[in-house]
Amino acid sequence: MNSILSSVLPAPEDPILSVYYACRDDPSPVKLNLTAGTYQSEEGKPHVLEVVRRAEQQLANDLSWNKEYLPLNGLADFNKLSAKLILGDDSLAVKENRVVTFQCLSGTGSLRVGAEFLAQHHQQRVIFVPNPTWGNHPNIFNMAGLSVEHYRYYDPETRGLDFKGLLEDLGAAPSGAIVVLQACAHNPTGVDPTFEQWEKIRKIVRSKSLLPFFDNAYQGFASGDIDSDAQAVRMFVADGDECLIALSYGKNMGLYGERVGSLTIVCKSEDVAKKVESQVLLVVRAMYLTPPIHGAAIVTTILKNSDMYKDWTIELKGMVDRILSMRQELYEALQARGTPGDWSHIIKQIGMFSFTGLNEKQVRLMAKEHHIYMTYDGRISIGGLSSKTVPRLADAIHAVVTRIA
Ligand code: KET
Repeated sequence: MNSILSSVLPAPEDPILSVYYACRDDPSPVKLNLTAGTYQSEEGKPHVLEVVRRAEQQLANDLSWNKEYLPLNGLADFNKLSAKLILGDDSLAVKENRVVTFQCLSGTGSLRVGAEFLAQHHQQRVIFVPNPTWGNHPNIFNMAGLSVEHYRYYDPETRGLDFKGLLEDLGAAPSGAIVVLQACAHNPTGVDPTFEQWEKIRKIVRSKSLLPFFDNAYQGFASGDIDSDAQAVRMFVADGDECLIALSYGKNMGLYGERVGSLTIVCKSEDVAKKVESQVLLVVRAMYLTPPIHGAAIVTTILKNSDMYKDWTIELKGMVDRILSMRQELYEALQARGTPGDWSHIIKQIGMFSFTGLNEKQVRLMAKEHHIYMTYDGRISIGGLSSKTVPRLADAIHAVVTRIA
């Protein structure tokens, strides 16, 4: 039969989701999925926050609640509270009415809406992302019509920040270029700049008139504290200049599948903010008309109520503390086995991931012989580990490192 669509070529696989699916299809009862950045319970099960369950219950009991269309920019309270979460309680930019926030489809949708807007209205189409970065960044920005380049970020030798390279590359970027900065808990490296380094980054960004686009997908996951994890962004906003911020509630509220996040754009003046808002709404209208209601209602319920907010921060800290103890246990298990190499980066790195340093061959062997799955760059999601699975992971790392250099 003749197919009109027969000339379509197969697309390359998503590097994160393809290993995720390979794990799903592995029949082994002892398989371990450390691929995607999702937090699992100590029992290795998907984890729904208590406070999220409570908020859902409250919504279900509220008969005044309905399912009408939201406005194009989403729930008004959600937007106000999301701007407050990232910019702080007494942000001058908010008081001066030069901040606009749009409820979008999680972090990815927020990045995409921002990218579409920039592709249409920003004079400079070049966007710099860190090397390495989250694998979907280049897709999102290329699809929107921006031209993606990399700035140096990670030094595999030191397993730390290549700060000199970073400053050199941003210093050489064309004026007006967009720069993607991961706000905290950098994915995949787990390496963040210090606050002094952030200040130097800010200076170079501003002196070159670069436009910062923050990807804030892990607020709370670096330090366990919502406000300290927002500090880098707030340093940029405090200088009065412009930036974009994509915020995700996927990880910090465990609302992965609800697809809830926000795009905040900080402008120089109220007048600019109004024009920007009108153009972003045009982008939104053509892409999906209005955002979904349920996830945003959950987030709003929690952020609005001081008791629930407090309970959320306690649960969030609990997740972060469990991740920290998994790092420690894994490090100690490798030490105890005398696994060749220095593994201290496992306890030094920040956030949900550890960039183990395992190479692709070793990663493939981990999957084939040990049924342990991670991304090919050697990244493991520490949130997917438990005290029960750490010894098995350490045994497997020990075995592959000893077998393949
Ligand atoms: N930014 C970063 C840095 C990021 O790691 C993710 C997700 C997102 C944005 C988007 O998340 P959203 O669910 O759209 O709010 N990262 C994980 C998910 C994946 O790629 O499958 C991950 O790296 O595992």
